[in-house]
Amino acid sequence: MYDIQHESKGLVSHGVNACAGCGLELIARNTMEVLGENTIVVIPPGCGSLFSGYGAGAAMKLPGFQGNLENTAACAAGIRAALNAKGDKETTVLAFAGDGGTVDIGLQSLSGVMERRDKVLYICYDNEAYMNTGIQGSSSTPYQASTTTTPTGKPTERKSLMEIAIAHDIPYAATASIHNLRDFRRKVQKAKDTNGPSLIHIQTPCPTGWRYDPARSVELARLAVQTGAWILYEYENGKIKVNMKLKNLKSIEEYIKPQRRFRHLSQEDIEELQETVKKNYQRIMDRLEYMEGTV
Ligand SMILES: Cc1ncc(C[n+]2csc(CCOP(=O)(O)OP(=O)(O)O)c2C)c(N)n1
Ligand code: SF4
Ligand SMILES: [Mg+2]
Repeated sequence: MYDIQHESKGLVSHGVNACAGCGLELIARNTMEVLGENTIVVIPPGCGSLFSGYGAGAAMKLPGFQGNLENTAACAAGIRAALNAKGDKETTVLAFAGDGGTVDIGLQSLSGVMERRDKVLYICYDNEAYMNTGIQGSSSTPYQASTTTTPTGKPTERKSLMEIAIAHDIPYAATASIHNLRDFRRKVQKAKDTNGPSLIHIQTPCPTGWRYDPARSVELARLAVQTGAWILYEYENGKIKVNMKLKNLKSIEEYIKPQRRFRHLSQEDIEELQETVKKNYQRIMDRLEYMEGTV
């Protein structure tokens, strides 16, 4: 029988059964490549568990554990405590969860890790809905996106995971995008080297849930940043750094037109969405500048 494990060069096997064009696959491969073999992974239910696998079908060559959506961070903290008790400070403990498992269902246990200062690296891959169970809206689904639970568009804006992390004043937090994998890998390395909790929030284009041509995942990730719909910044030891400050935002239409989750919007709705994105971008920039002490 064909054995994918032997064909694989990296820590994630080829032939993973994610959908074609899935942004998550790029994230999983790059994360594991940076972290290396001395890593223990906690992945809750969701599309991420396509990588930790089912029974003998695991696609990662790393020890791992699948807990519940509620307790990813708590499981990771427990593994960290056990390693510490054995005197092992070197092994990386990675919690790798979706937006639903992070900003909704697992937020309480994540808050606990951040407050206790557990040395856990937490990556939230954000495909902006509960994708694995049929595209239900999460509190990270963007304003106006259609999901099976918000068929006429989500009426509220998304939660800001970064600002929640900043409120806990953890040593390192960053947003990232698959359109700049070098930047993402640098941030993963930084998070790994952090002595305490670290968090990376990476937008994860999902052709199935966002309903676009699977060839366009990286292009859409780039457009999200260029339109201000996704902002790249870091928070390190109390200081903010914006990785890409934009003089002019591209029109939001360029980003939403290829995605059928936004096709219900009228021209008037699009104009309103444009204003909302601009306002939110400015709000975050003002807050960052205030924290940087430049205003
Ligand atoms: C408490 C709880 N509620 C619901 C489920 C069912 N469930 C399994 S995976 C999943 C989707 C998780 O969404 P997200 O964390 O965003 O990951 P994604 O599927 O988008 O990768 C849900 C709702 C569950 N396992 N536990
Ligand atoms: S539903 Fe989306 S995130 Fe899940 S495997 Fe498919 S493309 Fe990837
Ligand atoms: Mg999700």
